[in-house]
Amino acid sequence: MSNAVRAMWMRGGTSKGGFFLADDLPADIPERDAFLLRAFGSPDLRQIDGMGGADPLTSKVAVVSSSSREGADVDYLFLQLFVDQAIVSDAQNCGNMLAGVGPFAIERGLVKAPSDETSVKIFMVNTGKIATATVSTPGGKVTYEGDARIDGVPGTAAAIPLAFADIAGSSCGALLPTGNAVDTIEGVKTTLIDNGMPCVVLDAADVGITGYEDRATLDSDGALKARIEAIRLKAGPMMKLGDVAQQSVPKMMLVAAPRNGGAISVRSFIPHRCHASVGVLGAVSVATACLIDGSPAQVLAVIPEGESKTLEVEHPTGMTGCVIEMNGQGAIKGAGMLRTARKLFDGILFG
Ligand code: NQM
Repeated sequence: MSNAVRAMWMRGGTSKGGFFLADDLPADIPERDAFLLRAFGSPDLRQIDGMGGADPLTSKVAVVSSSSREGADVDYLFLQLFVDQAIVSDAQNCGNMLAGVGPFAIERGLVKAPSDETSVKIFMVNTGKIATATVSTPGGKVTYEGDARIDGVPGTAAAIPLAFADIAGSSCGALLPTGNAVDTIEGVKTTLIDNGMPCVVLDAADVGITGYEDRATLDSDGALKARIEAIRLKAGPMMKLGDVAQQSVPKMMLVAAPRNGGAISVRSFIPHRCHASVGVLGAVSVATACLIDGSPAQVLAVIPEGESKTLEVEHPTGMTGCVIEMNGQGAIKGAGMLRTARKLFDGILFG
C-alpha cells in the first residue's frame, strides 16, 4: 500500500484530528487501521512517532465522502484511535470532530457554497443519524474567523451551529436502553442513557469525589478509575453494547450540582481518561438525563423553563450550552449546540 495519504488536520470543537476523504484512505479496513495507527503513533503513551497528541481528544479521525442517502450531503465516519493500545474504534460518534466536517466537505469540493452561509447535512455513519452544520462561507469560501467563543478553546472563531434531530437511542436502540430511569450497578445509582452518545450518569458523590476536581487530579486517581470501570463493564451489556472492555463507550458521566449558574456540573471519563471539557453528544446526553424523573442528574440539576431549553453543562474548563427541544408531551425532539473549528494543516500524511 501507499504510505502517503492526503489529509487535513483540523480542530473540531474541543478536539483535534485528521480529516480524510474516504477515497484517499485504503479501502481495506485492517490496512486503513494499520496506516492510521502508524500515522498517529499508537500504541505509545507519548505517540512520539506520530501525529496524535498523547491524548484521546487529539487521536481522532473523520472519514468523509459524498452521500448517496436522501437528505444528506456527505457521510461522516468517526474513528477513535486509542493512545496506548493498537485499537481503532468505530463504536462511537464524535460531535466535536463533526464541527470540522462541514468546512472540510466544502474545502474538498464535496459541497458547494453558493451563499454566505452554507448548510451541510451530514449523515453520521457511526449512528445512522443526520446532523445539520451551518458553515460561514462569505463569497463562497469557508472562513474560520469570527466572534464565537467556546469554553475549552482559546480565542474566537466563526460559529458553526450544529443541529441534531432524532438522535435518541442512536447506538443503544432507545433513549433509556434498559427501559429504566435508574439502574443500580455495583451499589451505585445510575441512569443509562443514549441521546446521541451512550453514557452512564451517576452522582459523583456516590463514588467518593466532589465532582468539581480538575482533570489531572481525577486522571491520577487509580482507585476511582477502577471503580467506575467496574460499573462501565457491567453497564455495557445492559445498554446493548456487548462487551465494552475494548470500546470507548459508554462514557462515564460523574455529575454534581451546578456551581456557576449552569444546569449541571460534570466530570466525564471517555472512558479511561477524564475529558478536558465535555463531548458534544456526551453533554447532550447528560443534559437529557437532567430531564428524566428520578435520574441522579435530575436530582442535582437546575432546569430552565420552556419547551426549548438551553442547559449549560459545567465542566473542568467552563460551560457548554446544549439546546434541548421538547414537544408538548415532554418527549425530546431534537438538540443543538454551537461549535467552532479551524483548519490547521493540509498536506500529505505518512503512515
Ligand atoms: O460526545 C470525546 C470529544 C468527544 C466526543 C469523547 C464528542 C461527543 O470531545 O460528541 O465530541 O467522548 O470521546 O471529542
